[in-house]
Amino acid sequence: MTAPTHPRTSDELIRAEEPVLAHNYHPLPVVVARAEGAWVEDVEGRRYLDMLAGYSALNFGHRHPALVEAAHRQLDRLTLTSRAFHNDRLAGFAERLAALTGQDMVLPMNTGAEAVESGIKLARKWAYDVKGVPADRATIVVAADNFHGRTTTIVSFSTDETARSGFGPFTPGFRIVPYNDLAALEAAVDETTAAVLIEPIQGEAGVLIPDDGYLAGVRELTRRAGCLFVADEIQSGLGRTGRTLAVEHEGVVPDVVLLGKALGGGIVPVSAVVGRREVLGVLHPGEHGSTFGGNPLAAAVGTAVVELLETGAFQRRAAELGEVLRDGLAALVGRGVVGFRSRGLWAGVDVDPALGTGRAVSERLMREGILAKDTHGSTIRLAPPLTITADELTSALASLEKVLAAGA
Ligand code: IF1
Repeated sequence: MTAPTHPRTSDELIRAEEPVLAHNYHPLPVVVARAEGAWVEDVEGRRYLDMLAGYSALNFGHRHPALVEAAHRQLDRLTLTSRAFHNDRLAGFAERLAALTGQDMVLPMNTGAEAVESGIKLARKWAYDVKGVPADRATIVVAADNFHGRTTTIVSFSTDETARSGFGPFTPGFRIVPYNDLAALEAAVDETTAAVLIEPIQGEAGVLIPDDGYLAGVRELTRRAGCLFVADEIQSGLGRTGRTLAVEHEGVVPDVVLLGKALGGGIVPVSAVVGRREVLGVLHPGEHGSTFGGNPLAAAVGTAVVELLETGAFQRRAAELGEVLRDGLAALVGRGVVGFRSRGLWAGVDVDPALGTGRAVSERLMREGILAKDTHGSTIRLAPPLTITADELTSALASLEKVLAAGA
């Protein structure tokens, strides 16, 4: 173990948070002090394999050298101008990101929720300016069990009472249909519909993968109905499922794609709305903005992230190691695992409730040196950095097997 990195112990730091930090989380009792690649180290020097990767914000591992170098270089030149002026990094970032995603235009923002909110505003304005929906009548169809962020408008269309309760009044104009149900979606779309907004794979709901053909069905249905297909790839995108975007598994190109998390390389918050010129072109000066959106530091790191993805190596790695993950989980079915869903290096694992909640299993994994996180009930999410080695992945699966075999 390396020497302690902090004057206070993990326990002292956890206790110190209690009176001064809002209690909107219930973290695992681990205090991370440093990290590299797929490994993190706590204050006392204990090492853990990170199987959460910041909910897919750390697709390239902790402190990827190329990304840290891009950040250091930019820190020594320029960090922020606001969009009142141009900066010398933004054009390159927008060009490379548009090309990577096969879209025309980019709207740079910071957090995922801001990208979702911006996508909602763009879809509504497109509905009024292009489709001809009467003012203030635009509707957007979303899926039950969605997770798109935590703002008031976004939780307005959440079906998770914990995320909604106590935050009303809510934003109108959203219709909720069951996920993975094209008939229900068709019934909800009408002449007021600006867009269908869905996650290609529902992350927080437990890595729910829709039936083959669902995404192609959404694409065809929205094209026929003359509304937009907006894909929230903030968690599923940028290599996580073995492709640049999860929609590529069905060869589908949405009208708008929302990106975040890994776009900032796990270093700075970077998000973006990318889409067709007909949609992003509805914005005119003064109609939307952000102090930090498109800042030179974010653009420099975002460009380095896009460069990592342009070779396709991370996507291929996620696809190849995804088979190791899938086979490893399949071997645990009936031995503590009652079911799982996986695509690339992303899995939702349903543990036998008799063995405990997802939280209890996550705490046992932590004691085995594995950091993972439950989603709901007895489901845990596995989403390691795409830089994880096959041996590291195999050892994580062995730890899961050991925890499950040990029983409740
Ligand atoms: C937390 C969940 C995951 C997202 C999708 C937009 C956003 C997210 C598909 C908003 C963010 C994060 C939020 C974070 C934990 C994590 C999460 F558990 F909350 F639901 F990943 F599943 N679209 N997801 O997954 O992006 O504004 O956070 O940058 O709230 O603790 P953000």
